[in-house]
Amino acid sequence: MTQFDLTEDQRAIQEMAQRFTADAITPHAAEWDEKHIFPRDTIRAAADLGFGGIYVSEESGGIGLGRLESALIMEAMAYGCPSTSAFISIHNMGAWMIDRFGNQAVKDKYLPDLVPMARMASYCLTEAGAGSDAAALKTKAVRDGDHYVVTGSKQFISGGGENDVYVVMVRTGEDGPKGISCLVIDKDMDGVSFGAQERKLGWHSQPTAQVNFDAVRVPMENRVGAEGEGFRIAMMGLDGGRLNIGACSLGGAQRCIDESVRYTKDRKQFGQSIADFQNTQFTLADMQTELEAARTLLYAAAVKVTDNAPDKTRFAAMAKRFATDTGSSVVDRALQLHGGYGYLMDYPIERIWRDLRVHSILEGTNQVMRMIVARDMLR
Ligand code: FAD
Ligand code: 2MC
Repeated sequence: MTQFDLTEDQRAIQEMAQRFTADAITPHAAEWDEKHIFPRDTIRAAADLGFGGIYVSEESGGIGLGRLESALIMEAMAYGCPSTSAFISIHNMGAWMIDRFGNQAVKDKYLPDLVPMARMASYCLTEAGAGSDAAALKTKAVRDGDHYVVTGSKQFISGGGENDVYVVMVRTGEDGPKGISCLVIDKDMDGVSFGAQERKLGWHSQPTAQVNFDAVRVPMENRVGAEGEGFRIAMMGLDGGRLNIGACSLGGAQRCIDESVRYTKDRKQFGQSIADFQNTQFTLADMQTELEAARTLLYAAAVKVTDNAPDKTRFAAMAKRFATDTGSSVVDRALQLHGGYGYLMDYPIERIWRDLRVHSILEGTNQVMRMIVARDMLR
């Protein structure tokens, strides 16, 4: 990025993702939401453009781009469907962790199928008793010869039950973050099972379920990174994931602004377009101004994560908090500008309102984001 603008290459990637979204995502997103359809074929078509391994290295078959490019792609796809875009982000997080920290054997075993999304990956950190306090996780992995035997349960797993590959944080040692390791576990290994699909407010185009491990034997070579490194690897994955979730809020919110501009020009009350009321104009102006501020912070944070800057984690947390809160607030105002029609499923606003709500909760709640920022400030 030049200081305040995108490069030509970045614009080209953005335009490619926007075209793909307009053709393959936007026309179908309402139906996916209403009928709870998981659009596997569309997701695979996104992978044909390289979006299954956006920041996976080229040596491993990915397209080896940076985090700003990833944010641009996620933002563009979220313009059509935030839920589907976020699903692809989570897969990218898992694939990147394998590529960045895995041994050659685990990379060779998984990445050739993950990058084209012939197989899809979930990220498994949360447990029933370990949400915000992720380092309290209890899923246990005990060594037995050249295998780990894994027992425990992961809660709220995106892709749970549908995905083929689970990147799982497990306890191999002491209590706390230093006793955690990262293992890749296949759906079809003996002892893997799934809870019922969760019934959710939004994110209807993707599955969410509990993932259970009952004495699952996992080869040692499926460990990603050293024993005890799993928490750090999980957090580094989330530095990127949080940017992408923020970008999904930007894309969804921009769509709602564009819809609002169109709608308020068309809709007449008191003999004039509602866009002629100063309240409408000031509301639209604030929505776009606040979203641009969030976008600028998010892009800056993305460059820091690409550059491995010392303050990257703080910036990713600030950007996730600000972009997701701002996105939801913008969409809420868009709904108000649509009046009663905004509340109906005939317009995309209520869907995006529901989809964006969870972005302030997952990949670390926005309270946890404030904790990360303040800890770093006060260190
Ligand atoms: P809790 O940690 O119990 O938090 C409850 C409330 O307490 C929150 O408001 C929180 O901010 C607040 N709180 C907690 N601790 C503090 C503190 N120290 N200071 C101030 N406030 C605090 N997880 C995965 O691992 N993989 C996934 O793929 C995944 N997908 C998800 C998909 C969906 C649809 C949802 C809803 C969740 C998903 N999650 C996933 C889990 C998600 O990351 C957690 O829900 C989230 O981290 C919060 O944990 P919790 O729900 O246990 O809430
Ligand atoms: N990069 C590298 N290392 C990191 C890191 C990061 N971003 N964040 C923490 N670490 C290291 C940290 O440096 C420390 O190591 P050391 O002692 O060697 O310095 C170690 O990890 C432990 O960190 P903390 O001492 O900060 O751990 P603590 O338990 O106090 O709190 C907290 C960590 C609250 C920030 C973390 O538990 C957290 O992020 N919680 C939220 C959980 C979450 O985000 N879940 C998302 C699940 S995924 C999801 O929702 C999806 C939809 C996919």
